Amino acid sequence: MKVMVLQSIFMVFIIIMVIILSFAESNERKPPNLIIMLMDDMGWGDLGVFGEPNKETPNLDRMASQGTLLTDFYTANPLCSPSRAALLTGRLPIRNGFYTDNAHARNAYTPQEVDGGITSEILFSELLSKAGYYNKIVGKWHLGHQYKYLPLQHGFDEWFGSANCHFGPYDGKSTPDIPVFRNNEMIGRYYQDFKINLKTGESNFTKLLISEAVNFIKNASSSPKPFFLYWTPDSSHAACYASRDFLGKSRRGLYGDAVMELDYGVGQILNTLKELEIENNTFVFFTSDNGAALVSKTSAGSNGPFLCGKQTTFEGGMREPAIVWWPGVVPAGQVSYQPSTVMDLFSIALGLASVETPKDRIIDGIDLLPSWVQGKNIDRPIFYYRGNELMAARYGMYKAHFWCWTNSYDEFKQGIDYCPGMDLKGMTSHEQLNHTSQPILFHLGRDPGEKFQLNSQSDEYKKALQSIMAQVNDHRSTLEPGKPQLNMCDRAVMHWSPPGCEKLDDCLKPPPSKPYKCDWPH
Ligand SMILES: *[C@@H]1O[C@H](CO)[C@@H](O)[C@H](O)[C@H]1NC(C)=O
Ligand SMILES: *[C@@H]1O[C@H](CO)[C@@H](O)[C@H](O)[C@H]1NC(C)=O
Ligand SMILES: *[C@@H]1O[C@H](CO)[C@@H](O)[C@H](O)[C@H]1NC(C)=O
Ligand SMILES: *[C@@H]1O[C@H](CO)[C@@H](O)[C@H](O)[C@H]1NC(C)=O
Ligand SMILES: [Ca+2]
Repeated sequence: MKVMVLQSIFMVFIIIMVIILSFAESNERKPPNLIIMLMDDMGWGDLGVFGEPNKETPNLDRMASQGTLLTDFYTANPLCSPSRAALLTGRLPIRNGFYTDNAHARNAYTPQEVDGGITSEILFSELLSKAGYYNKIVGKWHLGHQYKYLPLQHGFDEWFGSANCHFGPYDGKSTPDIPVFRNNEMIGRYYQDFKINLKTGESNFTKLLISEAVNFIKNASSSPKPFFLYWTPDSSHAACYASRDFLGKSRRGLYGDAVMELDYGVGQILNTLKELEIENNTFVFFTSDNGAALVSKTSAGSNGPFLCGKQTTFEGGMREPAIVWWPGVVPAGQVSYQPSTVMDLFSIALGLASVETPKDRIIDGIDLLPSWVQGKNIDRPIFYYRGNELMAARYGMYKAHFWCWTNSYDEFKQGIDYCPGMDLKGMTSHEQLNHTSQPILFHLGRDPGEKFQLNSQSDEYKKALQSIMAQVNDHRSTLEPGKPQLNMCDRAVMHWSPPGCEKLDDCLKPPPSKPYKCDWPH
């Protein structure tokens, strides 16, 4: 009798042990965490590891030495909102609706008065959420600012940051100051509650974004759920800002101070992963949403050897600094030349989470993680859109320009120059030039700065153009442009009284609704 009792106690013990062990094992095998660090208007040439002469990014340089540097990584559009929409939807803005057709080849985004936002798209944050991930965005959203467009309605569990850029201050009469949100509620406004001193460039906002990220990782790491952190600080977007610890530290001025603080933040995030010993189960990616805004001249970032900057479809507008980091999985100190895009992050995220790709729509992203890891490149085209126009396309090392434009003479005469110090005939034009009948071709390996046009009579030109056109025709044959979301504006939709304003006693009276076609000058 005693023996039987002992035996059954022993059996219960064994069963409990098996349950505990299998639990521990399943915990071990939980899908990897995901961190995407997306900078604002930071250029390809801004990192020490990419050759910035002042070498002021030790944390990013270390990240690259511990991970893989991507030389040929592209955004999907040369400005904020469409680029960010492409990242989360895995689709070109012409498909996901983040463009305008009010006029030909115009850059559009989401200022406070825009009526549109992300609508019938599937965001990978939504798919990850369904697959059990815990998601947070820390920083700028830029996919529309009305309630239905905000992150918590699109797969994020938490948000700290703003729907727009930190423009301002405004008078609160013709335009309200831009709110900062926690989750679905405004908790204050830029310049009033979240100060940015435009004279000194001092602000503590990046500090807040760093501690939000670190605290989130600490909290989320103790949960059985994998996490996705989307870290999108905007201090490197004009007007740049940095906290007191970084002001005046850079040899590059305020822009450099902002970059140094962001670099410090990257270091804090990676160190947190190591302290928590979850670095081997966390995929980390660093990039920027578009090229450096050279319009700010000596206050701007750098696009290294590339032509022009933000707003243009030259390499300087769309090629981005990029580092992938995942100790034990992504080799350390490697360089990948694989042509890649922000939209690939959509497909990679689904791959990491073992989520099926939506079948009801065309996805422009590819799960290129194996290619980055193994150093085996696959051929794939890169499309350079500006608004509703395919301006250029790259395939292999060749890039063809079908349309060239920087901005209008009117803007240029006011001193707005997207290619300061760079002037190339037929390329950096202030009229929209249609080169479709004889595209301008460059070899991006021998000529990354797009200075030396291939001779259109040469065999090299003919062969390269043929292979690019095969890709373009293939692309066009499947293209169903999405409904443009950035056509209509209305001052009534601005953030006069977002949810949460009652608690702060900061609800402003909106003007009557008066929809109008937005004006996109460039
Ligand atoms: C930033 O925080 C410091 C320390 O709390 C404070 O002295 C400073 O005034 C803050 N700066 C701004 C611009 O809010
Ligand atoms: C910590 O994470 C859990 C989910 O894993 C969430 O419910 C909770 O609100 C978080 N706590 C803090 C303080 O962020
Ligand atoms: C992570 O992987 C690296 C390289 O494979 C190894 O040296 C390190 O000890 C691992 N860290 C943890 C916490 O397991
Ligand atoms: C651009 O040029 C192509 C080829 O000559 C022509 O078919 C097309 O209509 C032109 N587009 C515009 C908008 O002028
Ligand atoms: Ca940007």
